[in-house]
Amino acid sequence: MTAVYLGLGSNMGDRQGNLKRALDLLSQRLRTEKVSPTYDTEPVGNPDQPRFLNLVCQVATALEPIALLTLIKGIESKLGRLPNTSNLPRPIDIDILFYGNLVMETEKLVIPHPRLTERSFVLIPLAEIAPDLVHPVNGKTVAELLKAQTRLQGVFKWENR
Ligand code: PH2
Ligand code: MG
Ligand code: MG
Repeated sequence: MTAVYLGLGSNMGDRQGNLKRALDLLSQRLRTEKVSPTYDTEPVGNPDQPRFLNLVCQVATALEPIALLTLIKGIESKLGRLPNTSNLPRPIDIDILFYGNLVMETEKLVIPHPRLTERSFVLIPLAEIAPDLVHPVNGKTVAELLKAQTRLQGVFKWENR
């Protein structure tokens, strides 16, 4: 079994419901070990879209990375995500952040996630469940990566009321 960290985000429809359904579907096929609190976050990249809810989770799986990616794509499409909507609002996005200590770079999949070091909406929740996790490329812990962030990009703990 490999410890894998996933980043989940939703900015369309019932954001909290989408995150919950995605976690439920993941739990049917993987062992979910930790789930971070949920954060309400400012959209990064394309600012002309609704705010996101983001969380990260730690799962254990025997699935190889590409098999895991296939599972994730299946869950995204089950929750109504259309293909090729990277910078557009979507009900759910599930990204592989870390897959154990694996470093891989293929056309389909890059691990660790290439943009995680610059994203507060990933690092803030990740630091809550795995502050001492070491990035296999730059050797820094998640807590160190978060501390090195110069701009904190509008990330607020989300209270469901
Ligand atoms: N995902 C993106 C691009 N921008 N911004 C926030 N706040 N949260 C996201 O999950 C997110 C984003 C691409 O997947
Ligand atoms: Mg993403
Ligand atoms: Mg994605």
